[in-house]
Amino acid sequence: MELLTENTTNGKKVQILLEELRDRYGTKWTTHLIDLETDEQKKSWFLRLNPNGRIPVLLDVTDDGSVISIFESSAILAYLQQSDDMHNVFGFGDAFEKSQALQWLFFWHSSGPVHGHTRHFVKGAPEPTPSEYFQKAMLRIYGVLEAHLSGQHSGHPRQYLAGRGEGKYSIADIGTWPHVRAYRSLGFSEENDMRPFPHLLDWVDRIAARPAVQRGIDGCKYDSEENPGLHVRAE
Ligand SMILES: N[C@@H](CCC(=O)N[C@@H](CS)C(=O)NCC(=O)O)C(=O)O
Repeated sequence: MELLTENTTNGKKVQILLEELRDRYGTKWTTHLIDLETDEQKKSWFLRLNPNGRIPVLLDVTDDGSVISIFESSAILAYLQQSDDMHNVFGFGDAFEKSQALQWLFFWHSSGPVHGHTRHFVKGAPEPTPSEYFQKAMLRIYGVLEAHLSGQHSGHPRQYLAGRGEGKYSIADIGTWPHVRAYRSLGFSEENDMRPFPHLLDWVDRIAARPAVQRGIDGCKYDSEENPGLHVRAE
């Protein structure tokens, strides 16, 4: 395995698990330092591995000898725990405990960026208003999804976010779609702001066309007689 990284908060968490795995199992890996100051992470060779253009990225070799890349520090932690921690020393076998570990990992994965945003404003943001800063950040994120779906860096267009080839509809799409489809609520228009993202808009429509998705956004029907739902009440 090779870790493409830098000595930053997100790099450190992966480095720590790799060190733990080395102590416990003798896991071996090499490290390739990415020079963030010269934007090495925005070069095309790196964007092919991670269209988000950020470290850390883990490279691993599968059983059939092909090299795979994994990005997002929390996804790398989950991958390493599953692939290299066969005795669940740093994870859990029990489904509930496993889910608990993921809950807290996801909690911090979604909360961590607030740290970065806070620092941006505490240090005196160059953008005149916070909405300008966040709209710029959102358009960059749409650009990452567009590049991924269009195959801009990989040369392979795809229909869905995860899976080999053109991808397969999965929880990755389900977890992303409700936010992306709501771009108008962020002040973006299809005609202007979203014009650079045609593959992303096609993806929004493709998923919207699924009957289960339509039912899923059609309000909750917990109290109907056919579907009494699960009620948890504080007595
Ligand atoms: N959500 C990503 C965040 C990765 C990230 O923000 N990496 C920073 C260093 S800690 C980076 O590469 N910054 C350079 C850039 O944004 O161009 C993860 O958890 O891996």
